[in-house]
Amino acid sequence: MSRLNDQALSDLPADVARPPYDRAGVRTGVVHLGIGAFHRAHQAVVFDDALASGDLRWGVLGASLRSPAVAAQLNPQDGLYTLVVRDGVDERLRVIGAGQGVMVAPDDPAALVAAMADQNVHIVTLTVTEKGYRLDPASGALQLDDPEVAADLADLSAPRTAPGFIVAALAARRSAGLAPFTVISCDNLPHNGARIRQAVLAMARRVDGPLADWIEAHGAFPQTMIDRIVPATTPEDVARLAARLGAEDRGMVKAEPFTQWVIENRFTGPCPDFAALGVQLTDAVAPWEDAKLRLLNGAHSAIAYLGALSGHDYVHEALGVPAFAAFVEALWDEAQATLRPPPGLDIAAYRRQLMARFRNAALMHRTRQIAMDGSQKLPQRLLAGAGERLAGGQGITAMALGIAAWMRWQSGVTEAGELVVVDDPLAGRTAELLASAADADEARVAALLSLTAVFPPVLVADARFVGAVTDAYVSLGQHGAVEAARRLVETAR
Ligand code: CS2
Repeated sequence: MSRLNDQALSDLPADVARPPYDRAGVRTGVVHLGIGAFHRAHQAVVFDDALASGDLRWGVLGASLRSPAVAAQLNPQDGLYTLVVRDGVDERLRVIGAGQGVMVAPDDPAALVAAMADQNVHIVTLTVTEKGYRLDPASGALQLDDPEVAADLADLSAPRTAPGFIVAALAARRSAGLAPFTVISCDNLPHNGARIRQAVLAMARRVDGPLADWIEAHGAFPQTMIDRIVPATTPEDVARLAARLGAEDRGMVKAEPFTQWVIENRFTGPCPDFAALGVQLTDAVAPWEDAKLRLLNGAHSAIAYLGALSGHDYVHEALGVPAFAAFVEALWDEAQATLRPPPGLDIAAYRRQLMARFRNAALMHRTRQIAMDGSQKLPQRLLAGAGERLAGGQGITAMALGIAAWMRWQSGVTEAGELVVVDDPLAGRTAELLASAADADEARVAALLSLTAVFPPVLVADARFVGAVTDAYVSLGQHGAVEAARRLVETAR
């Protein structure tokens, strides 16, 4: 079967939406770093909408900072791919045409820097995951001991890290007399704009003081809240789509219908008419961010560990277990009390909607996918809220169960005894800590709490925190995840 590409567009079934604009006239106005499924199902769709509105400045050049996999999927397809939106039995297909090809950064780092320094490029978006910022998750300081950060600091002619590429490209723009581009972080980090700014400035300051001053004065790093559930594509998804399209699309992505993008109104240079494209522009992103990170992502992570430990492969499956569904509500009760809801957000309605989104069985969202990189996710999803509750004299039993479930997952074995790979940049470290701890639950918990990159000292010094997490850890070991959740909810009533 032939691949999806420009030529194949006219032969697609009539119910497949396709780019309504002349692709040949599209310019590249955006460079995206870390082109994974999330970008293709979220930001790229907004830029595609901009193109469809007749503003042809917003084609997206994608870049992979490591793997050549996405380039191999998209480049033979003229950058085209299908967005498959699934809800229950309903499935809508749309071919996205915003993609202007994918560069594999390590193959030719200078070419990517040059592309980012092009005068038509006004926006650099990034989804490089929490660990891609090269900042210590707890303190937020640039990881100077990271070998790739050190390499970038020594020589920026061939960058390796996301901050390194941004610094090198901004330096090139400054030399060429161009304005900086707006850097839009689209990762699930609190104050994501401030974080990437911090990483960029910390690096720039070390290599070129005047450049750092220029970025500080003229750069723009808006905060964002981004939301759409985008499970990893499986070979079955690709096969099923090929049967529908009559062409093979190896770059397809699947997502839920819901999508939301809130961006701080702070840009340097032109941008699409975001407001007309359904993007919310605001001066205060933080309340949106906190609500999303603590309610959606907090519950996602907790349910991922509890579910994966107890053999529930998919989120919707785990939420079919009454004890887990009730646990999520208890967790939300705790988290909700820490939030200042943004204007216009009805938290009760938001919670109902989230539960329905989690139960979307057509998505097949794997708990193990969400379990990945927990050390980078825990601080903003569960620990920050726990710290605020304790400071206000409130309990944290539900949050503690989520944290303890992460700790159990670090052992790399499920309740049924299945060995699993702990996919986390700190997996080696947590394995070491667990191996050297005495064979008692208290000792294991204490060993993991010594990870200062994850657990802030003020929490570790708080006996209420240590007690709640240890109790939850013991309960998980004694009863298993489902029963531990059931007992928790019963006691809370
Ligand atoms: C998930 C997120 O994998 C994860 O950690 O919690 O990717 C989640 O699906 C998105 O943030 C939803 O917007």
